[in-house]
Amino acid sequence: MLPGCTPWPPEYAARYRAAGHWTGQTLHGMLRARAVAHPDRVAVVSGDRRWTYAELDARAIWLAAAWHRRGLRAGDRVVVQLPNTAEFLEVIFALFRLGALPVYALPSHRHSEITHFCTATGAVGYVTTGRHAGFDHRLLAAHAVQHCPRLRHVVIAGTGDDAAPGGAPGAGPGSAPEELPFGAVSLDALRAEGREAGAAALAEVPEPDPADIAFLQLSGGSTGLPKFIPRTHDDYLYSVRASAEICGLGPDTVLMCVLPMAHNFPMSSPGFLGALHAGGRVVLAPRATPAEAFALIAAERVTITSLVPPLALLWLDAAEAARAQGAPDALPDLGSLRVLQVGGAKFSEQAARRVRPVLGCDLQQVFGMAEGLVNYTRLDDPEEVRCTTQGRPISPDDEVRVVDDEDRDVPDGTPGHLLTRGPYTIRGYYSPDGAADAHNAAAFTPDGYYRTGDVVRRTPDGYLVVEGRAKDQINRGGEKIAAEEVENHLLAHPDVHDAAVVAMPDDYLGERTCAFVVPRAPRDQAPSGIALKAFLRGRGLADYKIPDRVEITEAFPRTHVGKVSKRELRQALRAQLLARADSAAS
Ligand code: OOB
Repeated sequence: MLPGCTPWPPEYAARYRAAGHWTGQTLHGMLRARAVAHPDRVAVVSGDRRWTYAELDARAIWLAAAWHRRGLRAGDRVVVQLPNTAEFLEVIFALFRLGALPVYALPSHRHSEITHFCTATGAVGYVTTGRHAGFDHRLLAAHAVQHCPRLRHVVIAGTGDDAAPGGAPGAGPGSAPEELPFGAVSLDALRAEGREAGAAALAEVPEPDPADIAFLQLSGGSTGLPKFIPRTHDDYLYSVRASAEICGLGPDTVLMCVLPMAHNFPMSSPGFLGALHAGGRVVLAPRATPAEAFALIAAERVTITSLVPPLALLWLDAAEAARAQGAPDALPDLGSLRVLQVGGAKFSEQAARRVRPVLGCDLQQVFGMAEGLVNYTRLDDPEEVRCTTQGRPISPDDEVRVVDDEDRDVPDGTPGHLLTRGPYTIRGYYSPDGAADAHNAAAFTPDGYYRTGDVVRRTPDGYLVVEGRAKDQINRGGEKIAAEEVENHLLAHPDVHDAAVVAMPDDYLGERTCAFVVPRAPRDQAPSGIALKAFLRGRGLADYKIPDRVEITEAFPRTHVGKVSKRELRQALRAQLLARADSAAS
Protein backbone atom coordinates (compact mmCIF):
# COMPACT_ATOMS: atom_id res chain seq x y z
CA MET A 1 0.00 0.00 0.00
CA LEU A 2 1.05 3.61 -0.62
CA PRO A 3 3.36 4.64 2.26
CA GLY A 4 1.61 7.00 4.70
CA CYS A 5 -1.78 5.28 4.53
CA THR A 6 -3.50 3.33 7.31
CA PRO A 7 -4.82 -0.04 6.12
CA TRP A 8 -7.86 -1.75 7.64
CA PRO A 9 -6.82 -4.35 10.22
CA PRO A 10 -6.48 -7.72 8.41
CA GLU A 11 -9.50 -9.26 10.17
CA TYR A 12 -11.72 -6.42 8.92
CA ALA A 13 -10.33 -6.64 5.40
CA ALA A 14 -10.99 -10.40 5.42
CA ARG A 15 -14.54 -9.82 6.65
CA TYR A 16 -15.30 -7.21 3.98
CA ARG A 17 -13.99 -9.56 1.30
CA ALA A 18 -15.92 -12.54 2.64
CA ALA A 19 -19.11 -10.44 2.72
CA GLY A 20 -18.63 -9.68 -0.99
CA HIS A 21 -18.12 -5.96 -0.43
CA TRP A 22 -14.58 -5.87 -1.75
CA THR A 23 -14.50 -7.72 -5.03
CA GLY A 24 -10.95 -7.22 -6.25
CA GLN A 25 -11.81 -5.01 -9.21
CA THR A 26 -10.06 -1.75 -10.06
CA LEU A 27 -11.88 1.40 -11.14
CA HIS A 28 -10.45 1.07 -14.61
CA GLY A 29 -11.33 -2.64 -14.57
CA MET A 30 -14.94 -1.61 -14.01
CA LEU A 31 -14.92 0.66 -17.07
CA ARG A 32 -13.15 -1.95 -19.15
CA ALA A 33 -15.76 -4.58 -18.27
CA ARG A 34 -18.53 -2.22 -19.38
CA ALA A 35 -16.67 -1.29 -22.57
CA VAL A 36 -16.39 -4.99 -23.43
CA ALA A 37 -20.03 -5.72 -22.57
CA HIS A 38 -21.59 -2.81 -24.49
CA PRO A 39 -18.92 -0.92 -26.44
CA ASP A 40 -21.32 1.15 -28.54
CA ARG A 41 -23.56 2.47 -25.83
CA VAL A 42 -23.10 6.19 -25.09
CA ALA A 43 -21.20 6.62 -21.82
CA VAL A 44 -20.84 10.38 -21.61
CA VAL A 45 -22.42 13.47 -23.11
CA SER A 46 -20.36 16.64 -22.80
CA GLY A 47 -21.39 19.65 -24.85
CA ASP A 48 -21.70 18.47 -28.46
CA ARG A 49 -19.68 15.36 -27.83
CA ARG A 50 -20.95 11.85 -27.14
CA TRP A 51 -18.41 9.21 -26.31
CA THR A 52 -19.30 5.55 -26.27
CA TYR A 53 -17.95 3.23 -23.61
CA ALA A 54 -15.43 1.89 -26.11
CA GLU A 55 -14.29 5.40 -26.99
CA LEU A 56 -13.92 6.49 -23.38
CA ASP A 57 -11.88 3.39 -22.61
CA ALA A 58 -9.74 3.80 -25.73
CA ARG A 59 -8.98 7.42 -24.87
CA ALA A 60 -8.04 6.46 -21.33
CA ILE A 61 -5.71 3.78 -22.67
CA TRP A 62 -4.04 6.19 -25.11
CA LEU A 63 -3.42 8.69 -22.38
CA ALA A 64 -2.12 6.01 -20.05
CA ALA A 65 0.25 4.79 -22.76
CA ALA A 66 1.59 8.29 -23.37
CA TRP A 67 2.04 9.00 -19.68
CA HIS A 68 3.78 5.68 -19.17
CA ARG A 69 6.21 6.45 -21.99
CA ARG A 70 6.93 9.77 -20.33
CA GLY A 71 7.77 8.04 -17.07
CA LEU A 72 4.61 8.27 -14.99
CA ARG A 73 4.43 5.23 -12.70
CA ALA A 74 2.11 3.44 -10.28
CA GLY A 75 1.88 5.31 -6.99
CA ASP A 76 2.75 8.70 -8.54
CA ARG A 77 0.39 11.52 -7.56
CA VAL A 78 -1.19 13.81 -10.18
CA VAL A 79 -3.27 16.84 -9.19
CA VAL A 80 -6.34 16.92 -11.46
CA GLN A 81 -8.21 20.22 -11.75
CA LEU A 82 -10.75 20.07 -14.55
CA PRO A 83 -14.24 21.45 -15.11
CA ASN A 84 -17.23 19.22 -15.88
CA THR A 85 -16.10 17.96 -19.27
CA ALA A 86 -15.56 14.48 -20.67
CA GLU A 87 -11.79 14.95 -20.32
CA PHE A 88 -12.20 14.61 -16.58
CA LEU A 89 -13.26 10.99 -17.09
CA GLU A 90 -10.60 10.26 -19.66
CA VAL A 91 -7.86 11.58 -17.38
CA ILE A 92 -8.87 9.79 -14.19
CA PHE A 93 -9.44 6.44 -15.90
CA ALA A 94 -6.01 6.74 -17.55
CA LEU A 95 -4.45 7.33 -14.13
CA PHE A 96 -6.45 4.43 -12.61
CA ARG A 97 -5.13 2.16 -15.37
CA LEU A 98 -1.54 3.04 -14.47
CA GLY A 99 -2.11 2.94 -10.73
CA ALA A 100 -1.13 6.62 -10.57
CA LEU A 101 -3.27 8.60 -8.13
CA PRO A 102 -5.45 11.55 -9.08
CA VAL A 103 -5.54 14.22 -6.36
CA TYR A 104 -8.89 15.92 -6.91
CA ALA A 105 -8.80 19.72 -6.93
CA LEU A 106 -11.82 21.93 -7.62
CA PRO A 107 -11.87 24.36 -10.56
CA SER A 108 -12.30 27.14 -7.99
CA HIS A 109 -9.00 26.39 -6.26
CA ARG A 110 -6.22 28.90 -6.73
CA HIS A 111 -2.47 28.91 -6.30
CA SER A 112 -2.51 28.66 -2.51
CA GLU A 113 -4.47 25.40 -2.66
CA ILE A 114 -2.82 23.99 -5.79
CA THR A 115 0.68 24.56 -4.43
CA HIS A 116 -0.31 22.86 -1.19
CA PHE A 117 -1.82 19.86 -3.02
CA CYS A 118 1.29 19.47 -5.16
CA THR A 119 3.84 19.83 -2.39
CA ALA A 120 2.01 17.97 0.38
CA THR A 121 1.31 14.94 -1.83
CA GLY A 122 4.69 15.12 -3.62
CA ALA A 123 2.78 15.25 -6.92
CA VAL A 124 4.76 14.80 -10.14
CA GLY A 125 1.84 15.81 -12.35
CA TYR A 126 -0.78 18.54 -12.66
CA VAL A 127 -3.63 18.47 -15.17
CA THR A 128 -5.68 21.62 -15.58
CA THR A 129 -7.50 23.57 -18.23
CA GLY A 130 -7.09 26.83 -20.17
CA ARG A 131 -9.57 29.62 -19.55
CA HIS A 132 -12.53 28.56 -17.50
CA ALA A 133 -15.21 30.75 -15.93
CA GLY A 134 -13.21 33.86 -16.69
CA PHE A 135 -9.97 32.63 -15.17
CA ASP A 136 -6.86 31.42 -16.97
CA HIS A 137 -5.75 28.22 -15.27
CA ARG A 138 -2.43 28.33 -17.10
CA LEU A 139 -1.45 30.95 -14.54
CA LEU A 140 -1.85 28.30 -11.87
CA ALA A 141 0.25 25.90 -13.88
CA ALA A 142 3.00 28.49 -14.25
CA HIS A 143 2.92 29.18 -10.52
CA ALA A 144 2.94 25.48 -9.63
CA VAL A 145 5.92 24.75 -11.86
CA GLN A 146 7.86 27.51 -10.12
CA HIS A 147 7.02 26.41 -6.60
CA CYS A 148 6.77 22.64 -6.83
CA PRO A 149 10.13 21.23 -7.94
CA ARG A 150 8.83 17.66 -8.27
CA LEU A 151 6.30 18.58 -10.99
CA ARG A 152 7.35 16.99 -14.27
CA HIS A 153 4.06 16.36 -16.08
CA VAL A 154 1.97 19.49 -16.61
CA VAL A 155 -0.97 18.96 -18.94
CA ILE A 156 -3.42 21.55 -20.22
CA ALA A 157 -6.79 20.30 -21.46
CA GLY A 158 -8.04 22.89 -23.94
CA THR A 159 -6.94 26.48 -24.13
CA GLY A 160 -10.01 28.34 -25.39
CA ASP A 161 -12.43 30.27 -23.22
CA ASP A 162 -14.50 27.85 -21.17
CA ALA A 163 -12.79 25.30 -23.29
CA ALA A 164 -14.55 22.22 -24.45
CA PRO A 165 -11.33 20.74 -25.76
CA GLY A 166 -11.52 19.54 -29.28
CA GLY A 167 -14.03 22.22 -30.12
CA ALA A 168 -12.48 25.34 -28.72
CA PRO A 169 -10.11 27.62 -30.57
CA GLY A 170 -6.53 26.57 -30.20
CA ALA A 171 -7.48 23.35 -28.50
CA GLY A 172 -7.34 20.99 -31.43
CA PRO A 173 -4.65 18.43 -32.05
CA GLY A 174 -2.71 21.15 -33.80
CA SER A 175 -2.33 23.34 -30.72
CA ALA A 176 1.25 24.37 -30.97
CA PRO A 177 3.58 23.37 -28.13
CA GLU A 178 4.94 26.92 -28.05
CA GLU A 179 1.51 28.05 -26.79
CA LEU A 180 2.25 26.12 -23.65
CA PRO A 181 5.32 27.36 -21.86
CA PHE A 182 6.85 25.87 -18.69
CA GLY A 183 7.20 22.45 -20.28
CA ALA A 184 3.48 21.80 -20.38
CA VAL A 185 1.85 19.61 -22.99
CA SER A 186 -1.71 19.78 -24.26
CA LEU A 187 -4.00 16.88 -23.48
CA ASP A 188 -4.71 16.53 -27.20
CA ALA A 189 -1.02 16.23 -28.02
CA LEU A 190 -0.51 13.73 -25.22
CA ARG A 191 -3.43 11.60 -26.40
CA ALA A 192 -2.16 11.68 -29.97
CA GLU A 193 1.23 10.50 -28.75
CA GLY A 194 -0.36 7.57 -26.91
CA ARG A 195 -2.55 6.70 -29.86
CA GLU A 196 0.51 6.40 -32.02
CA ALA A 197 2.25 4.20 -29.48
CA GLY A 198 -0.89 2.03 -29.31
CA ALA A 199 -2.34 -0.04 -26.51
CA ALA A 200 0.62 -2.43 -26.86
CA ALA A 201 2.70 0.19 -25.04
CA LEU A 202 0.86 -0.88 -21.89
CA ALA A 203 1.25 -4.61 -22.43
CA GLU A 204 3.92 -4.92 -19.78
CA VAL A 205 2.24 -2.56 -17.32
CA PRO A 206 0.28 -4.51 -14.71
CA GLU A 207 -3.15 -3.39 -13.53
CA PRO A 208 -2.84 -1.95 -10.01
CA ASP A 209 -3.73 -3.95 -6.92
CA PRO A 210 -7.44 -3.33 -6.12
CA ALA A 211 -6.55 -3.20 -2.43
CA ASP A 212 -4.23 -0.25 -3.06
CA ILE A 213 -5.04 3.45 -3.02
CA ALA A 214 -6.82 4.63 -6.17
CA PHE A 215 -6.85 8.39 -5.53
CA LEU A 216 -6.61 11.11 -2.91
CA GLN A 217 -9.78 13.07 -2.17
CA LEU A 218 -9.75 16.36 -0.25
CA SER A 219 -11.22 16.60 3.19
CA GLY A 220 -13.49 19.49 4.10
CA GLY A 221 -11.08 20.02 6.94
CA SER A 222 -11.32 21.87 10.19
CA THR A 223 -7.65 22.53 10.93
CA GLY A 224 -4.87 24.38 9.08
CA LEU A 225 -4.61 22.95 5.58
CA PRO A 226 -6.79 20.43 3.75
CA LYS A 227 -6.01 16.78 4.50
CA PHE A 228 -5.97 14.04 1.88
CA ILE A 229 -8.29 11.07 1.97
CA PRO A 230 -6.82 7.87 0.55
CA ARG A 231 -9.50 5.63 -0.97
CA THR A 232 -8.81 2.15 -2.34
CA HIS A 233 -10.29 0.70 -5.54
CA ASP A 234 -11.97 -2.01 -3.44
CA ASP A 235 -13.60 0.26 -0.88
CA TYR A 236 -14.66 2.96 -3.31
CA LEU A 237 -16.16 0.56 -5.83
CA TYR A 238 -18.16 -1.04 -3.05
CA SER A 239 -19.70 2.32 -2.15
CA VAL A 240 -20.37 3.01 -5.84
CA ARG A 241 -21.98 -0.38 -6.49
CA ALA A 242 -24.11 -0.33 -3.38
CA SER A 243 -25.14 3.30 -4.02
CA ALA A 244 -26.16 2.49 -7.59
CA GLU A 245 -28.36 -0.29 -6.28
CA ILE A 246 -29.95 1.84 -3.54
CA CYS A 247 -30.67 4.58 -6.08
CA GLY A 248 -32.15 2.14 -8.59
CA LEU A 249 -29.65 2.82 -11.39
CA GLY A 250 -29.65 0.66 -14.51
CA PRO A 251 -28.86 0.79 -18.24
CA ASP A 252 -31.69 3.31 -18.72
CA THR A 253 -30.21 5.73 -16.21
CA VAL A 254 -29.27 9.16 -17.50
CA LEU A 255 -27.40 10.85 -14.68
CA MET A 256 -26.63 14.54 -14.95
CA CYS A 257 -23.60 15.94 -13.15
CA VAL A 258 -24.18 19.52 -12.12
CA LEU A 259 -21.92 19.80 -9.08
CA PRO A 260 -18.17 19.89 -9.69
CA MET A 261 -17.14 16.35 -10.65
CA ALA A 262 -14.28 16.33 -8.14
CA HIS A 263 -16.72 16.26 -5.23
CA ASN A 264 -17.40 12.88 -3.69
CA PHE A 265 -21.18 13.32 -3.97
CA PRO A 266 -21.49 13.64 -7.78
CA MET A 267 -18.59 11.19 -8.21
CA SER A 268 -19.80 8.21 -6.24
CA SER A 269 -23.10 8.70 -4.44
CA PRO A 270 -23.94 7.10 -6.87
CA GLY A 271 -22.61 9.82 -9.16
CA PHE A 272 -21.00 9.40 -12.54
CA LEU A 273 -19.14 6.29 -11.42
CA GLY A 274 -22.44 4.73 -10.35
CA ALA A 275 -24.02 5.53 -13.72
CA LEU A 276 -21.07 4.01 -15.59
CA HIS A 277 -21.11 0.97 -13.33
CA ALA A 278 -24.82 0.49 -14.16
CA GLY A 279 -24.15 0.85 -17.89
CA GLY A 280 -26.11 4.10 -18.03
CA ARG A 281 -25.26 7.50 -19.45
CA VAL A 282 -23.54 10.47 -17.83
CA VAL A 283 -24.53 13.96 -18.93
CA LEU A 284 -22.11 16.69 -17.89
CA ALA A 285 -23.62 20.08 -17.19
CA PRO A 286 -21.10 22.90 -17.57
CA ARG A 287 -23.27 25.22 -15.45
CA ALA A 288 -25.94 24.75 -12.80
CA THR A 289 -28.34 27.60 -13.60
CA PRO A 290 -31.97 26.44 -13.79
CA ALA A 291 -32.32 27.65 -17.38
CA GLU A 292 -29.37 25.62 -18.62
CA ALA A 293 -29.94 22.60 -16.41
CA PHE A 294 -33.67 22.36 -17.20
CA ALA A 295 -32.97 22.56 -20.93
CA LEU A 296 -30.39 19.78 -20.62
CA ILE A 297 -32.77 17.58 -18.57
CA ALA A 298 -35.40 17.94 -21.29
CA ALA A 299 -32.99 17.43 -24.20
CA GLU A 300 -31.18 14.39 -22.77
CA ARG A 301 -34.12 12.88 -20.86
CA VAL A 302 -32.16 12.99 -17.59
CA THR A 303 -33.48 10.60 -14.92
CA ILE A 304 -31.43 11.55 -11.85
CA THR A 305 -29.23 14.38 -10.65
CA SER A 306 -27.68 15.62 -7.41
CA LEU A 307 -27.63 19.10 -5.92
CA VAL A 308 -26.57 20.97 -2.80
CA PRO A 309 -29.45 22.71 -0.93
CA PRO A 310 -28.94 26.26 -2.32
CA LEU A 311 -29.11 24.96 -5.90
CA ALA A 312 -32.17 22.88 -5.08
CA LEU A 313 -33.83 26.05 -3.73
CA LEU A 314 -32.87 27.95 -6.86
CA TRP A 315 -34.37 25.24 -9.08
CA LEU A 316 -37.55 25.07 -7.00
CA ASP A 317 -38.03 28.83 -7.19
CA ALA A 318 -37.29 28.94 -10.92
CA ALA A 319 -39.72 26.11 -11.72
CA GLU A 320 -42.43 27.75 -9.63
CA ALA A 321 -41.87 31.12 -11.26
CA ALA A 322 -41.96 29.58 -14.74
CA ARG A 323 -45.24 27.81 -13.95
CA ALA A 324 -46.72 30.99 -12.53
CA GLN A 325 -46.02 32.69 -15.86
CA GLY A 326 -48.39 30.21 -17.43
CA ALA A 327 -46.70 30.24 -20.83
CA PRO A 328 -46.63 26.64 -22.11
CA ASP A 329 -42.94 26.76 -23.05
CA ALA A 330 -41.75 28.72 -19.99
CA LEU A 331 -40.65 25.47 -18.35
CA PRO A 332 -38.94 22.71 -20.34
CA ASP A 333 -40.34 19.20 -19.93
CA LEU A 334 -38.84 17.78 -16.74
CA GLY A 335 -40.98 14.63 -16.95
CA SER A 336 -37.99 12.29 -17.36
CA LEU A 337 -36.53 13.28 -13.98
CA ARG A 338 -37.31 10.56 -11.44
CA VAL A 339 -35.00 11.38 -8.53
CA LEU A 340 -33.52 14.60 -7.22
CA GLN A 341 -30.80 13.94 -4.69
CA VAL A 342 -29.98 16.70 -2.24
CA GLY A 343 -27.03 16.60 0.14
CA GLY A 344 -23.73 18.13 1.22
CA ALA A 345 -25.48 20.38 3.73
CA LYS A 346 -28.75 20.28 5.64
CA PHE A 347 -31.85 20.54 3.47
CA SER A 348 -34.70 22.10 5.41
CA GLU A 349 -37.86 20.08 5.85
CA GLN A 350 -39.86 22.94 4.40
CA ALA A 351 -37.85 22.93 1.18
CA ALA A 352 -37.82 19.12 1.07
CA ARG A 353 -41.61 19.05 1.01
CA ARG A 354 -41.69 21.25 -2.11
CA VAL A 355 -39.67 18.90 -4.31
CA ARG A 356 -42.39 16.48 -5.43
CA PRO A 357 -45.15 19.07 -6.06
CA VAL A 358 -42.85 21.54 -7.83
CA LEU A 359 -40.45 19.33 -9.79
CA GLY A 360 -42.59 16.22 -10.06
CA CYS A 361 -39.87 13.83 -8.93
CA ASP A 362 -38.84 11.98 -5.77
CA LEU A 363 -36.49 13.56 -3.29
CA GLN A 364 -33.59 11.55 -1.94
CA GLN A 365 -31.60 13.07 0.91
CA VAL A 366 -27.91 12.22 1.00
CA PHE A 367 -25.70 12.76 4.04
CA GLY A 368 -22.18 11.70 3.26
CA MET A 369 -18.53 12.54 3.63
CA ALA A 370 -15.50 12.08 1.44
CA GLU A 371 -13.92 10.09 4.28
CA GLY A 372 -16.48 7.36 3.66
CA LEU A 373 -19.88 6.87 5.30
CA VAL A 374 -22.84 7.81 3.09
CA ASN A 375 -26.48 7.78 4.22
CA TYR A 376 -29.46 7.77 1.89
CA THR A 377 -33.17 7.98 2.35
CA ARG A 378 -34.50 5.04 0.37
CA LEU A 379 -36.70 5.53 -2.68
CA ASP A 380 -39.52 3.54 -1.08
CA ASP A 381 -39.35 5.35 2.27
CA PRO A 382 -42.52 7.19 3.28
CA GLU A 383 -42.59 10.89 2.35
CA GLU A 384 -42.21 11.75 6.04
CA VAL A 385 -38.88 9.91 6.34
CA ARG A 386 -37.62 11.38 3.08
CA CYS A 387 -38.41 14.93 4.17
CA THR A 388 -37.35 14.81 7.83
CA THR A 389 -34.23 12.62 7.95
CA GLN A 390 -30.88 12.51 6.19
CA GLY A 391 -31.13 8.78 5.55
CA ARG A 392 -29.45 5.65 6.84
CA PRO A 393 -26.08 4.09 6.02
CA ILE A 394 -25.36 2.21 2.80
CA SER A 395 -24.01 -0.96 4.32
CA PRO A 396 -25.06 -3.46 6.98
CA ASP A 397 -21.38 -3.36 7.95
CA ASP A 398 -21.32 0.42 8.53
CA GLU A 399 -20.83 0.80 12.27
CA VAL A 400 -22.33 4.00 13.63
CA ARG A 401 -22.02 5.35 17.16
CA VAL A 402 -23.63 8.49 18.56
CA VAL A 403 -21.73 9.60 21.67
CA ASP A 404 -21.45 12.38 24.25
CA ASP A 405 -18.35 14.50 24.92
CA GLU A 406 -16.79 11.57 26.85
CA ASP A 407 -17.36 9.08 24.02
CA ARG A 408 -20.23 7.35 25.89
CA ASP A 409 -23.08 6.15 23.68
CA VAL A 410 -26.26 8.20 23.97
CA PRO A 411 -29.76 6.73 23.51
CA ASP A 412 -31.64 7.03 20.21
CA GLY A 413 -33.29 10.41 19.89
CA THR A 414 -30.54 12.21 21.83
CA PRO A 415 -28.13 14.38 19.82
CA GLY A 416 -24.49 13.38 20.01
CA HIS A 417 -21.24 13.14 18.06
CA LEU A 418 -21.32 10.80 15.09
CA LEU A 419 -18.50 8.24 14.97
CA THR A 420 -18.24 5.64 12.23
CA ARG A 421 -16.15 2.85 10.77
CA GLY A 422 -16.88 0.37 8.05
CA PRO A 423 -15.99 -1.17 4.68
CA TYR A 424 -15.58 2.15 2.86
CA THR A 425 -14.62 4.58 5.64
CA ILE A 426 -10.92 5.39 5.89
CA ARG A 427 -8.85 4.52 8.95
CA GLY A 428 -6.55 7.54 8.61
CA TYR A 429 -5.71 10.54 6.44
CA TYR A 430 -2.75 10.33 4.08
CA SER A 431 0.28 11.01 6.23
CA PRO A 432 3.53 10.90 4.25
CA ASP A 433 6.49 11.10 6.64
CA GLY A 434 4.06 11.37 9.53
CA ALA A 435 2.70 14.75 8.37
CA ALA A 436 -0.87 13.99 9.50
CA ASP A 437 -0.11 11.66 12.43
CA ALA A 438 -1.15 14.15 15.12
CA HIS A 439 -4.31 14.98 13.20
CA ASN A 440 -5.08 11.28 12.75
CA ALA A 441 -4.72 10.67 16.49
CA ALA A 442 -7.43 13.27 17.07
CA ALA A 443 -9.70 12.39 14.15
CA PHE A 444 -9.87 8.62 14.77
CA THR A 445 -10.52 6.63 17.94
CA PRO A 446 -7.97 3.99 18.92
CA ASP A 447 -10.38 1.33 17.61
CA GLY A 448 -10.62 2.98 14.24
CA TYR A 449 -13.81 5.03 14.32
CA TYR A 450 -13.71 8.26 12.33
CA ARG A 451 -14.86 11.28 14.33
CA THR A 452 -17.06 12.99 11.74
CA GLY A 453 -17.46 16.25 13.69
CA ASP A 454 -21.19 16.09 12.97
CA VAL A 455 -23.83 16.19 15.70
CA VAL A 456 -26.69 13.85 14.86
CA ARG A 457 -29.67 12.13 16.39
CA ARG A 458 -30.56 8.56 15.50
CA THR A 459 -34.18 7.50 15.08
CA PRO A 460 -35.29 4.12 16.44
CA ASP A 461 -35.20 2.66 12.92
CA GLY A 462 -31.61 3.74 12.35
CA TYR A 463 -32.08 6.93 10.31
CA LEU A 464 -29.86 9.91 11.08
CA VAL A 465 -30.98 13.50 11.50
CA VAL A 466 -28.19 16.08 11.32
CA GLU A 467 -28.56 18.48 14.24
CA GLY A 468 -25.40 20.51 13.99
CA ARG A 469 -21.63 20.39 13.92
CA ALA A 470 -18.87 20.28 16.49
CA LYS A 471 -15.99 20.81 14.04
CA ASP A 472 -14.55 24.26 13.39
CA GLN A 473 -15.78 24.42 9.84
CA ILE A 474 -18.15 26.54 7.79
CA ASN A 475 -20.50 24.72 5.40
CA ARG A 476 -21.15 27.38 2.80
CA GLY A 477 -23.88 25.82 0.70
CA GLY A 478 -22.03 22.49 0.60
CA GLU A 479 -18.52 23.92 0.14
CA LYS A 480 -16.56 23.26 3.31
CA ILE A 481 -14.22 25.88 4.74
CA ALA A 482 -11.80 25.16 7.59
CA ALA A 483 -11.91 28.23 9.82
CA GLU A 484 -8.25 27.82 10.78
CA GLU A 485 -7.08 27.83 7.18
CA VAL A 486 -8.61 31.27 6.56
CA GLU A 487 -7.48 32.55 9.97
CA ASN A 488 -3.87 31.62 9.18
CA HIS A 489 -4.02 33.57 5.94
CA LEU A 490 -5.46 36.60 7.75
CA LEU A 491 -2.73 36.37 10.39
CA ALA A 492 -0.15 36.73 7.62
CA HIS A 493 -1.34 40.32 7.11
CA PRO A 494 1.10 42.73 8.81
CA ASP A 495 -1.74 44.76 10.37
CA VAL A 496 -3.68 41.82 11.76
CA HIS A 497 -3.09 40.89 15.38
CA ASP A 498 -5.69 38.11 15.69
CA ALA A 499 -8.45 36.57 13.59
CA ALA A 500 -11.40 34.25 14.17
CA VAL A 501 -13.63 32.93 11.40
CA VAL A 502 -17.17 31.78 12.15
CA ALA A 503 -20.34 30.81 10.30
CA MET A 504 -23.27 33.19 10.07
CA PRO A 505 -26.75 31.96 9.17
CA ASP A 506 -27.92 32.61 5.64
CA ASP A 507 -31.34 31.92 4.10
CA TYR A 508 -29.92 30.86 0.78
CA LEU A 509 -26.54 29.24 1.42
CA GLY A 510 -27.38 27.96 4.90
CA GLU A 511 -24.17 29.54 6.17
CA ARG A 512 -21.81 32.26 5.11
CA THR A 513 -18.46 33.23 6.57
CA CYS A 514 -17.66 36.09 8.89
CA ALA A 515 -14.09 36.95 9.86
CA PHE A 516 -13.59 38.80 13.14
CA VAL A 517 -10.29 40.65 13.08
CA VAL A 518 -8.35 42.35 15.86
CA PRO A 519 -6.01 44.88 14.21
CA ARG A 520 -2.54 45.75 15.48
CA ALA A 521 -3.08 49.46 15.05
CA PRO A 522 -5.91 51.50 16.58
CA ARG A 523 -9.29 50.85 15.06
CA ASP A 524 -9.33 53.93 12.81
CA GLN A 525 -6.11 52.79 11.13
CA ALA A 526 -7.16 49.17 10.77
CA PRO A 527 -7.24 47.63 7.28
CA SER A 528 -10.70 47.72 5.74
CA GLY A 529 -12.74 44.61 5.03
CA ILE A 530 -12.26 45.19 1.32
CA ALA A 531 -8.49 45.43 1.74
CA LEU A 532 -8.41 42.22 3.77
CA LYS A 533 -10.45 40.33 1.19
CA ALA A 534 -8.16 41.58 -1.57
CA PHE A 535 -5.20 40.45 0.53
CA LEU A 536 -6.65 36.93 0.80
CA ARG A 537 -7.32 36.80 -2.94
CA GLY A 538 -3.78 37.92 -3.57
CA ARG A 539 -2.56 34.98 -1.50
CA GLY A 540 -4.28 32.67 -3.98
CA LEU A 541 -7.18 31.50 -1.89
CA ALA A 542 -10.25 30.03 -3.63
CA ASP A 543 -13.10 32.48 -3.90
CA TYR A 544 -15.53 30.46 -1.77
CA LYS A 545 -13.12 30.77 1.17
CA ILE A 546 -13.00 34.59 1.08
CA PRO A 547 -15.07 35.79 4.07
CA ASP A 548 -18.45 37.23 3.14
CA ARG A 549 -18.18 39.68 5.98
CA VAL A 550 -15.32 41.19 8.00
CA GLU A 551 -15.85 42.64 11.47
CA ILE A 552 -13.09 44.69 13.04
CA THR A 553 -13.11 44.31 16.80
CA GLU A 554 -10.90 45.27 19.75
CA ALA A 555 -10.71 41.91 21.48
CA PHE A 556 -12.25 38.43 21.40
CA PRO A 557 -14.46 36.92 24.06
CA ARG A 558 -12.59 34.05 25.74
CA THR A 559 -13.65 30.74 27.24
CA HIS A 560 -12.65 29.90 30.82
CA VAL A 561 -9.51 28.16 29.47
CA GLY A 562 -8.57 31.28 27.52
CA LYS A 563 -9.52 30.09 24.01
CA VAL A 564 -11.44 32.36 21.64
CA SER A 565 -15.12 31.73 22.29
CA LYS A 566 -16.52 31.24 18.82
CA ARG A 567 -19.89 30.47 20.32
CA GLU A 568 -20.05 33.98 21.78
CA LEU A 569 -18.81 35.48 18.51
CA ARG A 570 -21.57 33.68 16.62
CA GLN A 571 -24.15 34.83 19.17
CA ALA A 572 -22.99 38.45 18.97
CA LEU A 573 -23.09 38.28 15.20
CA ARG A 574 -26.58 36.81 15.19
CA ALA A 575 -27.82 39.56 17.53
CA GLN A 576 -26.21 42.20 15.34
CA LEU A 577 -27.76 40.78 12.16
CA LEU A 578 -31.18 40.56 13.78
CA ALA A 579 -30.96 44.14 15.04
CA ARG A 580 -29.98 45.29 11.57
CA ALA A 581 -32.85 43.37 9.96
CA ASP A 582 -35.26 44.86 12.51
CA SER A 583 -34.16 48.41 11.89
CA ALA A 584 -34.35 47.83 8.12
CA ALA A 585 -37.89 46.54 8.48
CA SER A 586 -39.11 49.42 10.67
C1 OOB B 1 -20.18 15.59 1.30
O1 OOB B 1 -18.88 15.33 1.58
P1 OOB B 1 -17.81 16.37 2.19
O2 OOB B 1 -16.61 15.58 2.52
O3 OOB B 1 -17.68 17.54 1.28
O4 OOB B 1 -18.47 16.95 3.52
C2 OOB B 1 -18.89 16.11 4.57
C3 OOB B 1 -19.66 16.91 5.59
C4 OOB B 1 -20.35 16.06 6.62
O5 OOB B 1 -19.47 15.65 7.63
C5 OOB B 1 -21.41 17.03 7.09
O6 OOB B 1 -20.85 17.96 7.96
C6 OOB B 1 -21.82 17.75 5.84
O7 OOB B 1 -20.71 17.64 4.96
N1 OOB B 1 -22.98 17.14 5.17
C7 OOB B 1 -24.28 17.32 5.55
C8 OOB B 1 -25.07 16.60 4.64
N2 OOB B 1 -24.24 16.00 3.74
C9 OOB B 1 -22.99 16.35 4.09
N3 OOB B 1 -24.82 18.02 6.57
C10 OOB B 1 -26.17 18.00 6.69
N4 OOB B 1 -26.99 17.33 5.84
C11 OOB B 1 -26.50 16.62 4.81
N5 OOB B 1 -27.32 15.96 3.98
O8 OOB B 1 -20.72 16.65 1.55
C12 OOB B 1 -20.93 14.46 0.69
C13 OOB B 1 -20.27 13.31 0.31
C14 OOB B 1 -20.98 12.25 -0.25
C15 OOB B 1 -22.34 12.38 -0.47
C16 OOB B 1 -22.99 13.54 -0.10
C17 OOB B 1 -22.29 14.59 0.48
